Amino acid sequence: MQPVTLTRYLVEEQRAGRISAELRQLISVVVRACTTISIAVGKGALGGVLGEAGTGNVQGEAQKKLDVISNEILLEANAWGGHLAACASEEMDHCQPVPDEFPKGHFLLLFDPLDGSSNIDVNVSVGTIFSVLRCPDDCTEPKDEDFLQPGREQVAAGYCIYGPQTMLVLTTGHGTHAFTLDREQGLFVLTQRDMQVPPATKEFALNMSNQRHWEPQMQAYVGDLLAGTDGPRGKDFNMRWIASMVADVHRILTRGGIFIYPWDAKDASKAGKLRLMYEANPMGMLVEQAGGLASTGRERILDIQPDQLHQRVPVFIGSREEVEAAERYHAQG
Ligand code: AHM
Ligand code: MG
Repeated sequence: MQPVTLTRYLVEEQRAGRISAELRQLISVVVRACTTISIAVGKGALGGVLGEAGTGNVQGEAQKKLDVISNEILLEANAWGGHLAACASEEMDHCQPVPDEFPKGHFLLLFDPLDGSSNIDVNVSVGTIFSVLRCPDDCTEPKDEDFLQPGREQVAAGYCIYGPQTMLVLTTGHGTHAFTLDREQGLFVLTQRDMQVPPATKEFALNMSNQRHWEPQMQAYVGDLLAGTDGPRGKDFNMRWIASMVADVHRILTRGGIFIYPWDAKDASKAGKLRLMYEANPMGMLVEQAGGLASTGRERILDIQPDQLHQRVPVFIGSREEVEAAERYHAQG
């Protein structure tokens, strides 16, 4: 059988009436930009792309050169196609409307241009995460407020992981599908249709070094995971933590597990580390479309009404039964 390329997959989705031509074009452009980022990541020291950029982003985080390069690649690729009204990025203070010289489209694009950037210089997987929303009516001059829609309104979400293989994982609300980059041909090929997160798991992903800063409910939940067969959960758990959300979520989409970044008291003013609009919402949609769950521990992530573009949330995401177990601990007290 002929391999199904991303282009063919998108054309067939359009023919079936599941996506518009404009959304097809938008996804193609984003993925083309990701291919360019993948090439830059792959060059590493040879391309002079490693190390610090010497700048900070709106959240006060130091930017790596590749954070800045990836952001520019995505902005430039998406400026002129006519399918977008504006972009918002984890690396920019405010949204950036499509320049006036180009026609405006009906969608809003959000992205974390290079997630897991602490891993760039040590040659561990990183990725690009993206989310697509409709531009509200009369969105001729898009503003930050136009992006403040709950995650359930996303029309598409995905990530590209730059690892041993470069892969795209995509949903347009009809399942979650994985494509692998054929590097010789420069084409993404469908390699897994309808990914399914196993409902139960014995594996958790969590930065344990923050343990002493967690709230009591989180302490109790993880205490019982660590107690293994001797504790109330009655099974031994294994742990993985890559510190690249894309890589940890990719493992969970492939073989199950729970990814957790809870609230902690290190900086009590922040609701969590991860960003709702660029990380939690797109990953939440991808995992839900694969039969998993995405929660703050107390509510469904995709139901949160955002009030800020760079808002943070606690994240519990992955195998359905394990996310429900974590929620039971958080419902107490
Ligand atoms: P980034 O978007 O600045 O790279 O930060 C997000 C990353 C996630 O990919 C990862 O899960 C987490 O931060 C790791 O945090 P920590 O270093 O606290 O373990
Ligand atoms: Mg990130």
